[in-house]
Amino acid sequence: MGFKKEFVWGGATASYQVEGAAYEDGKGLNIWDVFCKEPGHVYEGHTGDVACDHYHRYQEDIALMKEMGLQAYRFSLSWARILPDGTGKVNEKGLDFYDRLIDALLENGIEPYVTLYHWDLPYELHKQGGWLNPKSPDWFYEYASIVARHFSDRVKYFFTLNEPQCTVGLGYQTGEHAPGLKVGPYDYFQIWHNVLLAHGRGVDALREHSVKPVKVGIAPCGALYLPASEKPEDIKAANWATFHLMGDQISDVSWDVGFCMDPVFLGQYPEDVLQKFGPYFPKFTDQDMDQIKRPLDFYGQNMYNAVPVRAGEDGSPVRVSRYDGFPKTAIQWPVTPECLYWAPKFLYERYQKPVYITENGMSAHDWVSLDGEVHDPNRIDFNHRYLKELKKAAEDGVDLAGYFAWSVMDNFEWAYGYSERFGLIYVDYRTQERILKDSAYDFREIIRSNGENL
Ligand code: GBH
Repeated sequence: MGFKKEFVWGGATASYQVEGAAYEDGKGLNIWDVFCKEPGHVYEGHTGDVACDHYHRYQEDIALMKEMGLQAYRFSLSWARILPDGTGKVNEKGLDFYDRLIDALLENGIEPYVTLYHWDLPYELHKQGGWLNPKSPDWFYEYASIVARHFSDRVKYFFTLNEPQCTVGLGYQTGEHAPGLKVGPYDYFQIWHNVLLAHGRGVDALREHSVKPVKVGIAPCGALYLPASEKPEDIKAANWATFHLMGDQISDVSWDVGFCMDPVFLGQYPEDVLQKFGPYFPKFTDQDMDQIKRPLDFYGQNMYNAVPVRAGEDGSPVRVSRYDGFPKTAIQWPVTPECLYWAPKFLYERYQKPVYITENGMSAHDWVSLDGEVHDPNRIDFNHRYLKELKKAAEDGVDLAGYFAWSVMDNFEWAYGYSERFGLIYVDYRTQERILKDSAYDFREIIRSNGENL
């Protein structure tokens, strides 16, 4: 007994990372279009202008997804493609592209999972303050309503926001991501509040304007923790760390899963954050909290790694350092397969919703071998190690709904440009040639057996 029969196996991408066609068919500019053109932000000045040219090559990409046996494709919509100014006039050609994409997926038996927002805010909205503007939740509601009306006859599954932590933490606090700002603490918490309200308004828009019932969730990231041993006190410490503030910096708030998800699922900001940073919070009402906490159908979590902790003298979590030479991926992230066991367990216990792993995967130094193929044994090993742990969680009674590999194909890795390759499909950016990596064929076997071969 492993994964349930209906468990969904998919792959994920995001609009700005794969689409390209940045200036085509009436699309408006978004904050990444602008950010990439400013010197110093992105590795070697790379941009998403062309990216994987998925906008024109989606049919070929879907054929490859089918060959890989993917049952679902999680992708995001470019807000500025649909609403070039962010609100107001709809760009029909933008809707047309997603119609073609969705129809082609369905024709190939691949279920679309749509993310409304994966970081590419329309630049016109940025000029009005972006997520700092108190109207931003209304903007999001308008956009989500259009999406619901237009696509819900064919799309059943939606995510409101991808990793709001990165939107706020990297976009507005460290400035590593667009729009590249470093705001102070008052603006920081106002932005968080607006983003969370936008999530809730987005859920309402999807429910109110869909023509058929839809299932809705969110896909956050955040710092995850795992116990250094199976001792009950270590497990307790790791569970606690997952949902509480683990430091006294604002950047610690950014990655605190409890801070972002307690409002969404429990309708409250956590006490510890309020105690430490309360004076910086905007005034908020019970109504606000109710607007943020809208009933959801599932919990999505993007998961790449976790920090091991043990219980200190008083039971509180203490970070355990990694041994010298600890395994890591090309982007320097540690390899910690057990996060796919512990995090879903902790998340399911706390929020009581079916869990999707909405992203998981690794970057490697992939290249085309002399035989013309792309051999990525590390990624195969990574996938098996991680998925074995996820299977264990399923066997322990965690309600697991599905798993999306990040990513379907190599793509524009934000501030790293094209220097990191996370795909199951290799992309040669000079020619746009695609090659299924060994791991794609291996993933197909995992899917075929519903994880029985792990
Ligand atoms: C995801 O971001 C994105 O959704 C996707 O677009 C991207 O391409 C992909 O992953 C690969 O990067 O350990 O507390 O310091 C993941 C971004 C980076 C967010 C690491 C959490 C560390 C939190 N994650 N970050 S902490």
